[in-house]
Amino acid sequence: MLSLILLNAQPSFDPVHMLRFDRPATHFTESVPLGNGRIGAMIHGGTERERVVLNESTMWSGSEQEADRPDAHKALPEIRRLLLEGRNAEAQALLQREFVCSGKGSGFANGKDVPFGCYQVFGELSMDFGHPSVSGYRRTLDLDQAVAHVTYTSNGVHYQREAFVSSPAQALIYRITADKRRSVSFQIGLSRAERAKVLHDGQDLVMRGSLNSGVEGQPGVQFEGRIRVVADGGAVAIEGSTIHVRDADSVTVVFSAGTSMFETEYSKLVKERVGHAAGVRYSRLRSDHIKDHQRFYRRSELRLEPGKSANLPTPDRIRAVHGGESDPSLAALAFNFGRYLLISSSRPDSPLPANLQGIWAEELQTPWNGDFHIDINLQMNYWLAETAGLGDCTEPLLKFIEGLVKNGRKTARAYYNSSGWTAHVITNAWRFTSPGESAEWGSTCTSAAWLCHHLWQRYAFSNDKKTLRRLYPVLKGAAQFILDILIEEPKHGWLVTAPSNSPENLYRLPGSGPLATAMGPTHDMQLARELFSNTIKASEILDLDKAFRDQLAQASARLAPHQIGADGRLQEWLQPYEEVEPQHRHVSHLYGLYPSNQISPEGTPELAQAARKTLEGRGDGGTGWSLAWKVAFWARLKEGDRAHRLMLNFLAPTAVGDPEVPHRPGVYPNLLCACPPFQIDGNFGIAAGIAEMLVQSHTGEIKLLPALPKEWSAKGSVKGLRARGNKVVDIVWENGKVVESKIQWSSRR
Ligand code: FUC
Repeated sequence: MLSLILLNAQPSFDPVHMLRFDRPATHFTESVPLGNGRIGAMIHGGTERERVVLNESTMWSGSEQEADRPDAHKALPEIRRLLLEGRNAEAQALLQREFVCSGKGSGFANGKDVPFGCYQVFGELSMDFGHPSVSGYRRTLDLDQAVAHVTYTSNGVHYQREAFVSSPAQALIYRITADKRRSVSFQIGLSRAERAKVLHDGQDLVMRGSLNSGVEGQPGVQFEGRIRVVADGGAVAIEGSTIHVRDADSVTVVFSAGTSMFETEYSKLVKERVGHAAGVRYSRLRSDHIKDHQRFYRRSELRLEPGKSANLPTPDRIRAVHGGESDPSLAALAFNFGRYLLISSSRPDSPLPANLQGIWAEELQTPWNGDFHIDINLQMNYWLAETAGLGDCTEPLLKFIEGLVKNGRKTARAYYNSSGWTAHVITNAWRFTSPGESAEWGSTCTSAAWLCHHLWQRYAFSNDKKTLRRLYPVLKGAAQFILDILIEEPKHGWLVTAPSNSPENLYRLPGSGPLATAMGPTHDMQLARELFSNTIKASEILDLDKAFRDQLAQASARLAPHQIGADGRLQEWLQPYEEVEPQHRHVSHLYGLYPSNQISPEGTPELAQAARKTLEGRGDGGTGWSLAWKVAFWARLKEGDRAHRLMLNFLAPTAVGDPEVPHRPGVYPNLLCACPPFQIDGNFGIAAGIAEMLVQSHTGEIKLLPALPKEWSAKGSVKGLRARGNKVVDIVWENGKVVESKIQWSSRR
């Protein structure tokens, strides 16, 4: 009888830790994400048919390629001469001819079948339950346990299902129970829209295949997924590529997957993992998983007051808040959801960092190749890591950055004839570092410097010298590159980058169409200043490279400074160019305000005022990630109510294929961010922005509640936020005032 006792009774609903739905997902953007940093699963919760979209983070088409043009640097003097003479249109044309990558680049964001490749869905697991009409349906995602639940009654039988992706077991575990014996019957299948075969191997279903390398005759990444069904009572049989379960009391489905990208023995490993998980009691798999997840998740917590709509299903809750209802706890949920997603897509041992969709894609050709855009998006994915106490979850990013250096050195030499290393706007699992295929968006040359921000933050938050020592050569190489490529601009003798772009933004010059190519965009100068300063500090801490440090200090003093235009805004380019699209989504020249620390109301009041004007000009709209960035900007300007307004804009309901709801920037019913389409950066960015409203430490002191909005002021608490210098901060507030606070040394780095 024991097996009939429902192990998986639903925990009571907690509005800051749970997503809730009253019907199955009809679309991907209504399903809920599970993940262990490598295997991802989107649970739809269907009763007739359950659909689980499967991911594996190394499921990349494409292959390593030589995308540099080794002679590109020969065009550099001429490009620079043209820029120095103000002939930017000609410079950009020359860049397009000689200074983009060779080959097809990203395939203009359709790179699935070219060498750049793309991140792809692994496949789909389907379970045909055949319960068309049910009552009492409920579906939840418990962020604190990282477990998804589905419950309903069909034909008088109460069914409970629960699913999680376990890191200890390296497997998706999906359990189905019923309150009557012999009531669990269904068929299970595994599929993929292309390049896969499904067969059975003993009692398991196995799906195998290989992806397109983008090169004729060259094998691509090979993959394998395996399912085993463990039933309590009843019968299990395999027919063709389907497993049939009849009249069981309860069933546990185990799925694991792997690819050849970093693991030649992937097939053996998958088999072992499935075999091992299938041999462990379900209650044990579950408790091991929860314990492991909570090691990360319980490090911090935000609690804000629930409003009237807090207990509604998540999509209704989002709509209620958009309609003007007050529910501060929705912001706490967004913060906790961001942490949950980071833990689920980027564990210390993950093979790759979280991509544009984390590890939750449903397409073969993912939007923007599901790649690593490094002119904002990949970086935004990790903004919350340090402040939310998840600094160790940046390890896959740090490793990835270290892995870019080799190609980055080659690229630096080929295009700029320089030492050091760099990367441009896009990169992938194959460590692409060349400029993109279009000079208009693909030539920003300072992305390595931006990535290095994260290397330094790891140290700034943890004081961990050992890691700094490990990462120092990467910082140094990025600084060497910038040092080598700086040229003197003629008017003031300032040092500037050339050629470069202000990420993806365009300006107009009299007599020419929209242009991107420029010298010394403000963004580049901020990055150079920050990188030089961090490299200098690192070399002092590690007592290394005195001569190099002096060189950096000298160059730093000559970098083009911030400039405020006649209209009071911070200038985006060296010259006061007219923007083509004044409300452009990128606000790259405010990098100095956030995430960097070069502009602050107390340290540089005039620049802060100019940044404010810039934000007014850019407006309160934008793509999902752009809105999230603006929350952090306003938080740094200490304008909590404005940050809150932007956060509400970010939380606007959006949907795919719903005539009632427009598909626009905002959040889908499952709270995932819509750029649109789905792009996970905004989920991480909003959580980082919310943290920034509560604690800041970028100016050298710790500020509590620097941008608390009126809406949250009545009562709230946050614990476990991190401040630079290895500190943990807990705050309880009431009526906008701190009533209790604790700042402690952290025992964990
Ligand atoms: C940058 C943005 C786009 C999109 C893409 C993935 O290029 O400008 O809006 O987010 O990344």
